[in-house]
Amino acid sequence: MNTERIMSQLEKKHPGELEYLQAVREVLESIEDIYNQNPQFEAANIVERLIEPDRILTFKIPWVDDNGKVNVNLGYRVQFNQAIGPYKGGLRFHPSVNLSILKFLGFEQIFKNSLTTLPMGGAKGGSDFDPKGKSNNEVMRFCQAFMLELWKVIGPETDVPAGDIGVGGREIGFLFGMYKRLTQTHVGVLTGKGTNWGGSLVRPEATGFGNVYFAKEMLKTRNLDFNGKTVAVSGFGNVAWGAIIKVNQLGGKVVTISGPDGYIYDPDGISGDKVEYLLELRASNQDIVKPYSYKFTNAQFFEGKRPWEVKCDVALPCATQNELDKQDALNLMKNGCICVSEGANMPSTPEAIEIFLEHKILFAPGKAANAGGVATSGLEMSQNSMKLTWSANEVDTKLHDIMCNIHQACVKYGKDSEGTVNYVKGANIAGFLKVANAMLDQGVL
Ligand code: NDP
Ligand code: 2IT
Repeated sequence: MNTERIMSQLEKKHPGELEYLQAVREVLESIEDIYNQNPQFEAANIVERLIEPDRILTFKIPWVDDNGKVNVNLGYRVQFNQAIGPYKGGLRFHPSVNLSILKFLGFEQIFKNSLTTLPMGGAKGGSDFDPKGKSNNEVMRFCQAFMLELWKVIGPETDVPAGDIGVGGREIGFLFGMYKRLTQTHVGVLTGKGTNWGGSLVRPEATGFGNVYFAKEMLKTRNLDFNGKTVAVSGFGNVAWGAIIKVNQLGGKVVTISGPDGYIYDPDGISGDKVEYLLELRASNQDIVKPYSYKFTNAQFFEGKRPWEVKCDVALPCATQNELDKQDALNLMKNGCICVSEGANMPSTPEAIEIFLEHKILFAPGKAANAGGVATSGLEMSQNSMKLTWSANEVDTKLHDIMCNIHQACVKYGKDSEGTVNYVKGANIAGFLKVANAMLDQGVL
């Protein structure tokens, strides 16, 4: 396998799909050596079979808003790889959603799901629908219209969607209701469900908790912990919320959150009531963080800026892809940051990652560090299959163990001869090997 040759073919086939091409390149560069040391992979042309999705469903979603206007959005489900389990991955509702973004997310999901050690294949879906400013009824009608197409290709043993940006508990409820109505079944076809109708305890917190558990393991390799550390977080959604709670529990101090309008710097730390207020801010459906600085007057709002210019020990990017670039990485290094753990998917640009690796800081890519969300989705699937409910403590303990195991797998495949761990390489190789070997076992499909 030759990464440059494959990438130039892929660029010709899918011109302009920048996020997808970025995600594929990163994985191929990491696995090239191990791939070429194992001729059985090349003999079965695993790489070309892995980088294209099994299939993509595209559909239109007509729906009526509160003013009686008929709107049309686009919907997608990218079913990428089913080698180790049913397709699994979230749904994103955001105006920026396009095929490139969903293909990058679906591709990343293959390796992330493999790392969890649970039997889940990779998929992603969503729509360019913008939930911002929509009424509850509009969101409901849109979700119902979306499911009217999606239900044909999903099922508890075929493809199990969940949330992502713009899709939380409310949307999962509306989507599930429509699936149930269409199929007359009450099955675990979605994860992130309400806890009184099949959802797992700790699923809402799981991505953020898992991210901090992973960072804790990384810090441990250098005899460090969260106690007394200053932490910069971006975003103020589901993942940021869970991460902030866990950092506080471990004795760290979170000093930033961000939204598309800018970031908040709160030198007193974001904890207690302030975390509750984050939920209120989200529920306001406006998606701006500025009001935080009206309520907590010691906090400052920096319009149009990102939090990476603040002095911190640990950075947790939890908003969206490519939100941390080379200059941001240089700022973090200048200010003494020692650990970056990605809560979002692909938040750091390739140039930023290069800076982190050069400086040999503790850097964890999203496919390892944010795998706690989908891992807990996997635990929800197990509970649904067994028709049992585990306690919060049981789920959290399993989540913690899974994150520790992912950390170990990254160390196993990412440690160089000097003892430095390249978590990007480790995560990509560990995730890839399991899927590639399953594909070999199952023949050319
Ligand atoms: P949420 O919708 O709860 O929150 C994300 C919000 O961040 C969006 O509403 C978006 O606002 C905002 N945002 C977008 N761009 C920026 C920016 N540049 N700076 C600050 N905020 C921004 O989504 P999640 O918390 O669920 O997802 C966040 C990230 O985590 C995504 O990358 C997602 O793929 C990833 N992730 C999520 C998991 C989950 O279980 N939910 C699991 C693993 C990963 P706006 O709409 O105004 O642009
Ligand atoms: O990116 C992700 O891992 C998610 N949005 C969660 C997917 C899931 O199926 O729980």
